[in-house]
Amino acid sequence: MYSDVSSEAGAAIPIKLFNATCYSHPCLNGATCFEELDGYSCFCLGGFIGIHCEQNEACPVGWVYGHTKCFLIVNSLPNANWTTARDLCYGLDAVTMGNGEMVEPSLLFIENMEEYSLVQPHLNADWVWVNCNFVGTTWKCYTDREGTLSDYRNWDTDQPQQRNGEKCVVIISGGRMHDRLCTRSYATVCQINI
Ligand SMILES: [Ca+2]
Repeated sequence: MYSDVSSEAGAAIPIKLFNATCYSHPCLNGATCFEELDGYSCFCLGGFIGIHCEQNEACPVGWVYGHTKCFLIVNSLPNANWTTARDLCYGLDAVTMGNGEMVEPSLLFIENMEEYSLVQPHLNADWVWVNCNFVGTTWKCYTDREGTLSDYRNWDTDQPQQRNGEKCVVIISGGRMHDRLCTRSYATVCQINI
């Protein structure tokens, strides 16, 4: 971890390697980085824990903090149709929160740009399914497994088109909503409300 840059002075003065310092911005979620003799340490903002403040204590381990939600990036299922993606999330066991409450995961539904900005850095794909579909004569978006409806819509300028019978919804890079054929394959993210 050290390199000798002072051989001409006859004495080795240890300096830290570039990548072991705060210059690499290792502290996450607004944390402050402090240089130390043998590296750095992160001073976390309230609610965040972990060496790099990577974990919010409001969310289970492995879930991404999203303000009033936690998100699970499903890497085991990189691409799936909408029904498979929804059913995967609906099939997950209830998660025990810090207060002991049990919450059942559902498919992602982004309800504001703050949520999107928190989850976006963790996404492995630009196009991700959200929990909306066309039912009867209208679009319905759900925030949980019980079917609680949300009126939030962030359609892209030319959407929804219902082209060739598009009845499911993705968000694309930037968080805008597009209707797509439910049989197409996109990434899956699950959520719990906290
Ligand atoms: Ca469309």
